[in-house]
Amino acid sequence: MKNNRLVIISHRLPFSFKTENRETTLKPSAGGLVTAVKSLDLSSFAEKPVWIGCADFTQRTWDKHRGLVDDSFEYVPIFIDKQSHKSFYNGFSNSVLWPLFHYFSTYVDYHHEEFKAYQLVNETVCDRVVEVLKPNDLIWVHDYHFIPLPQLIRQRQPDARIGYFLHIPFPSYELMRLLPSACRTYLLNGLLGADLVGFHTSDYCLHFLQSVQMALGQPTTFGRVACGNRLVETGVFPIGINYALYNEAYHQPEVVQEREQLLTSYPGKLIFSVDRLDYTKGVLQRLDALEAFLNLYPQWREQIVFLLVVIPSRDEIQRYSERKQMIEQAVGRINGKFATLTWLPVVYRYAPLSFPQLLASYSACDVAMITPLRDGMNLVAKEFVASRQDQRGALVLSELTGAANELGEALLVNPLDEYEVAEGLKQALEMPPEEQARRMVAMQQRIAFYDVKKWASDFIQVLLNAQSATPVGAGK
Ligand code: GDG
Repeated sequence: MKNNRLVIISHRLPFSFKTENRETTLKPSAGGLVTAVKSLDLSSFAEKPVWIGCADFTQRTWDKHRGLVDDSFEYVPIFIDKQSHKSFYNGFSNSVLWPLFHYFSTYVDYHHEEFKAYQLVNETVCDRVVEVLKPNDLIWVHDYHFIPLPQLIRQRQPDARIGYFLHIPFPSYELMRLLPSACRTYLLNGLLGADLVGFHTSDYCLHFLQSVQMALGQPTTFGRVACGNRLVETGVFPIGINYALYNEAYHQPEVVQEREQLLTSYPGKLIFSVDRLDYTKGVLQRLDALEAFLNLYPQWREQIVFLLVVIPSRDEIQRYSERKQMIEQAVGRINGKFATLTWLPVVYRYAPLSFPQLLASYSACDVAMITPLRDGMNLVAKEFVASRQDQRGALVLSELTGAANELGEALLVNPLDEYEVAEGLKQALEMPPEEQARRMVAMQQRIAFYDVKKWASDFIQVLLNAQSATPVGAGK
């Protein structure tokens, strides 16, 4: 790594700017990718790493306020005009790729012009990347916004070393087939421009290889794809979390204080969930399961509170804004049906939590109910487990998350079956403390070992060893 410079490319940079009362401040963004990249040992690279992403601020703001940004990376914002970005992001990325890759095929809203905008934005990003690149750069492209980018870069820089990681599921070929053939060919060829294509689970990886065979007619052997004179490597890298951060937060004074407040406010059993507002997260089905639980087990009424936190997300897209209304109706229905004069079954919040509030909720609750209909990984489940230094609490987890592969000691449920989830909830609430501890410790050991640092360094190591830029047969 000593000879390489790392170049990260993701849709957004890890910060934006906020102007209030004419004062501009830096707003750092959290999230899995940012934590992962920032946890890398950057001193092992030759020079200061570069981070390239689309700006959600103006060139003027950047010129005036770039001094506020930390200097651990050289940040390269790309300014895309509003209309193209909308078609690229709200359009093709989030109205075609996101629903399709999460098996919501009927939510796919394909428009040729938006696909064109997606291509155009990727080409614009490629132009900027190529200007910035130096020989020996190690390029790491992230997520579904930039599927074509590896190939676009490869066409301009045939010897570049390019890694790509997909943060969401890669669906089975039956789903990929729904895309117009020119579109799916373009996307698959896009990924094949990389030297290494990484996924969270082996299923996603197999689906990708199967699509390459079926759609492109290209043979794959032992997880490799021969592309002309190159061999493209695939790999499974289940993203982890900063385990120590979540585990050690248990004793942080702000977390302790918030936790005490929660425990005082909710003396009964506390059930907790937190998700972005997204139909893939299964919030409505979770509420149905809670209703089924309260119907089936009336003895639990007035004994539990469900703290449901939903984080605003992509609310310019109709599928998202209408979801908010549906969730609010369901909360109203359940509270209207079961509330007494002194008890409300669902406490609902539509706003983010601060880090101490999030950690206090993880560590105060009796049950974390995490039931997405599909999720590439789901970091919330791992964070909950890591935060339980007291080895208490039970996890009800959807079997349709990537995380379920690593968290087998959770109570795994099918999120579509409200009765199965209700039974999982009952079992979680009644689980003896010794069993909670036994399951929790097993999960903690696993996620403490393969943490986010290991995830990132593993990917980089495999990328360094990938030989796709070397012609097949020459020196192999
Ligand atoms: C994509 C894939 C994959 C959430 N609410 C608050 C808050 N968060 C933080 C969590 C967690 C992150 O946001 C959410 O991560 P997830 O993994 O659950 O979900 P996506 O955003 O959909 O992420 C997913 C991930 O990429 C990584 O590859 O796991 O499958 O869809 O870190 O803690 N943080 C704070 N307040 C909140 O209210 N501070």
